[in-house]
Amino acid sequence: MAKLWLGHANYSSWSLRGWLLCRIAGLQPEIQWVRFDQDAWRDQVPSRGLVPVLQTDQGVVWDSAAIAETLADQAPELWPRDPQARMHARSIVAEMHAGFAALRSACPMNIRGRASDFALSESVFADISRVQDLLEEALARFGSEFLYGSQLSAADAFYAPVIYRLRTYAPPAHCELADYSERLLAHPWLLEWEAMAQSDDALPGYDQLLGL
Ligand SMILES: N[C@@H](CCC(=O)N[C@@H](CS)C(=O)NCC(=O)O)C(=O)O
Repeated sequence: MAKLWLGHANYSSWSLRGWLLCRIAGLQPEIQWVRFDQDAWRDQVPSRGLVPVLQTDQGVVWDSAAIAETLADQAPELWPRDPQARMHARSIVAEMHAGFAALRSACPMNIRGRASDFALSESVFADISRVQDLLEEALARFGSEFLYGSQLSAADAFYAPVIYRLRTYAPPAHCELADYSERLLAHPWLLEWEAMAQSDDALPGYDQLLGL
């Protein structure tokens, strides 16, 4: 049986991406949770590195981008079928995988946390504005319920943690994205993840940022 190594449901954005990619690809691996506050947790992970890590009958693959490509070998529906939509989806996924450092470091994912009057720097605003532009373009050109159609794709998986961040840190509202965010977070798989996040153990260092 396939196994997936993940960090904390409430805090680990890359874990959420890996888990959601598996769900979209129709794979239900056994989940092995690791705790970032335990010494030597990386020794429990077959790659000895960061999570997510996926082990299948074929071998071990780590890093969300590599996991997405590996899953897509068997489940091409992870990417939109239309070539232009697929190019766009791959571009925004690559941009998320490689970029948005300001947003990521200032506003770590904390699904059950809510910030009030959280001070966002100009570079964080610039990242948020870029995310909004990319998602609105995807929705306008290719989307319906989700970014590239009526089913979730790899792009929705890569942007889901950012949608949670926008809910937690509450930058000024951007109406066009509100409906998409609501639909995405109400999807049964995101509700399943959110339930795991709600019952996840607290990591005090992560919560401090929100004054919790
Ligand atoms: N580029 C990697 C990033 C993975 C990553 O940063 N994982 C975080 C979890 S959100 C991690 O393992 N953090 C533990 C640590 O930094 O000690 C990917 O796409 O999977």
